[in-house]
Amino acid sequence: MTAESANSLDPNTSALLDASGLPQVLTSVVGGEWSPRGDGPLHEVADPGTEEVVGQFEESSSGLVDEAVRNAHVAWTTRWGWIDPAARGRILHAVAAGFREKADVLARLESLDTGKPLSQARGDVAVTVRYLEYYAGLADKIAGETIAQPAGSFAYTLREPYGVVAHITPWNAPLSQMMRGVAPCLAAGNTVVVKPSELTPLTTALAARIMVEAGLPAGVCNVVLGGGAGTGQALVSHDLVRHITFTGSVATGRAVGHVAADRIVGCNLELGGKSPTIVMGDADLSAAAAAGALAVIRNSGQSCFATTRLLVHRSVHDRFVELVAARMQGLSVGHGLEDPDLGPLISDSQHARVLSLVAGAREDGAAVVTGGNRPDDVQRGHFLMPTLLSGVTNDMPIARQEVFGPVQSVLAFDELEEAIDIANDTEFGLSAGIFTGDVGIAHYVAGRLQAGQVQVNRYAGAGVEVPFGGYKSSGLGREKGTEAIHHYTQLKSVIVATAVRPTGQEQ
Ligand code: TXE
Repeated sequence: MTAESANSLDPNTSALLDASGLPQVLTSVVGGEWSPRGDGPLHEVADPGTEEVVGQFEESSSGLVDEAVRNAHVAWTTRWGWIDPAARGRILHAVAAGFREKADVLARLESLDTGKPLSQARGDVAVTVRYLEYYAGLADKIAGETIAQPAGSFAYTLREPYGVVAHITPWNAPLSQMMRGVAPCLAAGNTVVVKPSELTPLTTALAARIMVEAGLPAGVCNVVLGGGAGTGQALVSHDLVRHITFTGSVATGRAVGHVAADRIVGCNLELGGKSPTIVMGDADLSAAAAAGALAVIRNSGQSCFATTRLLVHRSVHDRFVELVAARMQGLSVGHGLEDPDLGPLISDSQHARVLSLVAGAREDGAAVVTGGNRPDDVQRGHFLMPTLLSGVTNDMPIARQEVFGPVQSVLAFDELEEAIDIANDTEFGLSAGIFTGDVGIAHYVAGRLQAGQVQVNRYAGAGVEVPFGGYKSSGLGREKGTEAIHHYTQLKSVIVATAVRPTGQEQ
């Protein structure tokens, strides 16, 4: 933060930034330390709730990206990749404790940086800690298998780390998305270089310092700062980066995937969704309506996982729309640190994009049941009222594109097979849901939906233990659970010649 901006800030914001221990101008964290200021370009960090500049960061040069990757490589080859896995687990437990100690400042900083309501930011910090605890416990349980062979040989497999893994993260949940990838990576013996979104760098950089203070060896987790085209591209293209984890848009995921293909390194891509939920005529409508409203509440709808197409049986359609609208109309909108139900969108361009998709839906014939506008009494900040659209059909852009805003769409159907076809008629396949009183229908539909995760009679984030990732354009690979360990290790087969006893002398 600069001295000038510090003077003009709200005293609470200034006090929070002072308490955080962040440097005046944020720099990268390389080899465990804040990098000294260089002559790289400075970028502003804005509070999406006030549009006020709350800080500045220095973009990492390609030389600094190189230094970060080399630090990670040395940390991997000299120590982290080869220490006793139980020791790795103990260090990750200590890091989890470090985050728990700093939970309050991390949550407030995350709320300031992303605009999300404070209680949601606290939830994200709790999930961040859970990732660390869960994978700390798995560090010494990573195992290969033995494979039957003809007499005279014996074979087994080892799961080995890749080395340096690059993590590119977006702005909607910087801390928890960082740790979703970093915790399993470290547990498996890899080291990392993380590049957070240029819109929300604060908590990621602080996290890297907390990890070192809690006992993570220097160089194991490094953070570089900057935009995608410069810093991001330099990172994923670096020769010593042996695996890439990317969370963001389909277009950028495709570009990162091209780099991975050219370099022949693996990549995990988590690229968003347009998740359907089918609401049958016999469903618990109140539970289904609560789930439909939650999609706009969580992160103001800026969540890849959110269900954003509610496919509702015509027999209960009107009642269902009333229930969702009533829930949305009771929601409070405000600055994240005041802990309303809904905070602002991340940026002016995201706000404009969402408004234009809503305007397009109106022109296409959808009805705006509630919302669709800025709150009347708010002059600054990227706020939008929770919005419900009915009369949406699956060919409209609002039903096909990821909106990433507090906008929910209702589509009517008559027959179950029609609902399944609509649900699957999308380029995405991250998640899907069904509400029904019939357990047989629930399992049938779960099998038919083309999505990496299906929720039955609920629609909310699952625990860190449950694998997550997309079918179709929603991505490649799986995060979370023990499955993530498979994506952060490479398999080696070892075949050994053994002594063969002459026939008849076996014991
Ligand atoms: O994403 P980008 P944006 C979706 C959502 C949103 C849209 C655009 O629909 O409206 O994407 O958001 C880095 N090499 N999601 O523009 O561009 C970039 O700096 C390496 C879904 O913010 O994908 C940032 O750190 N890195 C999503 C990250 O990629 C590059 C979450 C994401 O930016 C790069 C966010 C490059 N060439 C948005 N170009 C989800 N899946 O949850 C950019 N980056």
